[in-house]
Amino acid sequence: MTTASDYSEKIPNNVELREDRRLQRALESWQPNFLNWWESMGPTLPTQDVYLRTAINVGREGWAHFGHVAMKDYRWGIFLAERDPGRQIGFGAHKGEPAWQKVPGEYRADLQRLIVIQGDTEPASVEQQRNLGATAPSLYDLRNLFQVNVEEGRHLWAMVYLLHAYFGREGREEAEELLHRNSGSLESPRILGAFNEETPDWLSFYMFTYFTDRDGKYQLGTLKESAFDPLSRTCEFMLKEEAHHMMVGTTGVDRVVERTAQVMVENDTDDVAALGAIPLPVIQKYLNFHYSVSLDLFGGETSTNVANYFTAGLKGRWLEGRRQDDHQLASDSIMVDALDDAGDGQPSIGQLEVSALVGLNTDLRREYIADCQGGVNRWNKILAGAGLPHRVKLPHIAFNRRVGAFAGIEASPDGELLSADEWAARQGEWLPTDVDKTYVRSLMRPVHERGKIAAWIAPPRNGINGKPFDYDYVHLA
Ligand code: BYC
Repeated sequence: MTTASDYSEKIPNNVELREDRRLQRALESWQPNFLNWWESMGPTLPTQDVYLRTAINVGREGWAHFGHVAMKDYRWGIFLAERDPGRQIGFGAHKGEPAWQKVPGEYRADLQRLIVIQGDTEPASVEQQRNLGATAPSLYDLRNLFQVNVEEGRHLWAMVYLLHAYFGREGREEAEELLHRNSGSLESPRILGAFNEETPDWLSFYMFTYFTDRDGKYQLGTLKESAFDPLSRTCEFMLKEEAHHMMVGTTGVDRVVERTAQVMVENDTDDVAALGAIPLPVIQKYLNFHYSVSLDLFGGETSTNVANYFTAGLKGRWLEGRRQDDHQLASDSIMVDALDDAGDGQPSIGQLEVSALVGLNTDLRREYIADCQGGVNRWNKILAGAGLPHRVKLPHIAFNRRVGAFAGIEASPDGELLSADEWAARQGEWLPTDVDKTYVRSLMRPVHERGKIAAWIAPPRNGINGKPFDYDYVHLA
């Protein structure tokens, strides 16, 4: 069962840390390293305090506390969702057995790998976003950026707790490494591709929080099903925080599209660059980029890794409990996207039937794609509502892929196969060019004044926690 959170401790937690002195000491010795990392790799804009939500407990009675806090004093803590003592494993070879409270020796390496990959993404995103504060379009947006950043920091704590508590010396070493790899570093980059890309402007930030944080939602959703109960409980609570990040991305892109549509209509032109808004084709290119690099985060279309994870009970499917099958999948199959070679040396994009187990990355990616389409529908509704015939869309699954079946080919957003030369000549039509990025960056001037907003984005419909848009969300230093 979950105990009451202990907030008086150096490390706020609901895992009875004080009962395990060794673990407490180990985490307390990691804490200054985390704070050093936050100081040197976290947000660069100096602030006095920020109106932040801090997790203080996980129960239904309300787990979030809002207030102005100095970011360096943010209470990063360890919070697991409440334990269900009767929880059983829901899938794989151990289906029906009690969930594990300890790591079984035979799955130790695989579980550690999954936790390290998950943990690596959290600080990576803070690093990617560290300079955005200097160009925030409003104090409301600035506050949301910092909220996302501190919660990614807390998610790192969540994974580090598991590494320290359940994986011994190796786990402690991995926890150190999580602070040593850096986004975009040539010597020791972050593990997954998308987390080494830049987030240099706010359109990228909204696209990242829409598309890449959404990968986080789906991956956490599968880890929440895990037979390893502490991982499951950690992910369940992380998903609650993740919902705010989704909101920032969804409404962020909404507001950019809304403002662009407004300027297009008011001036009866598509060429809004001269008018200080972001042209729709540029928005589409940013969407193409962030969507395609996020598709890569699901791994290959077929993967023996994922088959093994599922069979072992380490990583389930999205909403595993609602699936109407035997949850073991030993004799099922699935059609996955694939490159066909008809024997004439000319590949084409098609489908291939494989065992359901090795196709599980495809299964998850499809859930994700359907969810992403929801955002596109919203943005198109905004365009339609403004009376415009223009629409945005998700590019083809083979477009701009660097992982999986399509890593070796190039395809247009419509799924037409291209030679390397055609791709080189045309990619600037579909992905942000230096000119596009320079234009977007030229709009990124800070609006740090209460109640004011940059001209390239519409104000939000609602503030945070019932506060108005013109609330003093951030006090700058
Ligand atoms: N970049 O067997 P395959 C989040 C590697 S985001 C580079 O198909 P598998 C967040 C792969 O490791 C969610 N390498 O892959 C969002 C493998 O290497 P090995 C993060 C890649 O294992 C925003 C090889 O290629 N959580 O939380 O089936 C802000 C063959 O791949 C990539 C997780 O991802 C890539 N994109 O699936 C903050 C959950 N993709 O074994 C946070 C944990 C694959 O040959 N991770 N490779 O050395 C996993 O579940 C799986 O490891 C993956 C890959 C889904 C990532």
